[in-house]
Amino acid sequence: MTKIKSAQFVKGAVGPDSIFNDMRPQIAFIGRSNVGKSSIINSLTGQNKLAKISSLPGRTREINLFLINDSFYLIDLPGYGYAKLPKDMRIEIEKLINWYLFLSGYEQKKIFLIIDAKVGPTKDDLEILQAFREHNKNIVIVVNKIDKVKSSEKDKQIKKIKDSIGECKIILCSTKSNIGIPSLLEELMQ
Ligand SMILES: Nc1nc2c(ncn2[C@@H]2O[C@H](COP(=O)(O)OP(=O)(O)OP(=O)(O)O)[C@@H](O)[C@H]2O)c(=O)[nH]1
Ligand SMILES: [Mg+2]
Repeated sequence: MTKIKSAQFVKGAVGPDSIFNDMRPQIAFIGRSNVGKSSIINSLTGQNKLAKISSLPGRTREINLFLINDSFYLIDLPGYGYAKLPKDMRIEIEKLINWYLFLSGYEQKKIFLIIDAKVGPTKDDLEILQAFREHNKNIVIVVNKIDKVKSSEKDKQIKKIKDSIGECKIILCSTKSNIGIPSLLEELMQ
């Protein structure tokens, strides 16, 4: 397995940009606001401050591109479904995500859909998953914040998540307890 030797923030895009036409593959991270997308990117790259993390949802508003090993782009997308964000801002974010993933024509080599272990897949999560299936996207589900599920409830909760998601590759993860990062890394570097 190749390791991450270098990771650099390249730019935050808010629409069509020549950077997306670079031949190097794009690997995207998507999920609800506050689910831990930026934290996962930092854990994977071993750089605490690469992607901005916040306890306030809605921190990431742009499509942030990070160049990994000079060979592919890791794409940190803004989170969806944050009800407290002003409506026009929420719509802007949803439009940006929708454009990048489904309308732009840019290809993603792989998409990591992050869901919250304790909350389980939300209506928004299941809707975007359905859209990925319809567009034949190569997806991996990451169940993050597994540390928040009591060990006595873990098996039941994982089964519930698997039942609602259906056939799909799933990785259990916690950036806080450092669980699942090697599996994610392997999936990323394949
Ligand atoms: N308990 C727990 N908290 C986590 C975990 N991963 C991330 N967090 C926390 O969740 C909060 C949100 O993390 P971010 O990485 O900023 O989430 P995001 O998905 O990038 O959020 P947006 O940019 O708003 O879409 C922060 O307070 C993190 O410290 C985890 O595995 N377990
Ligand atoms: Mg973020």
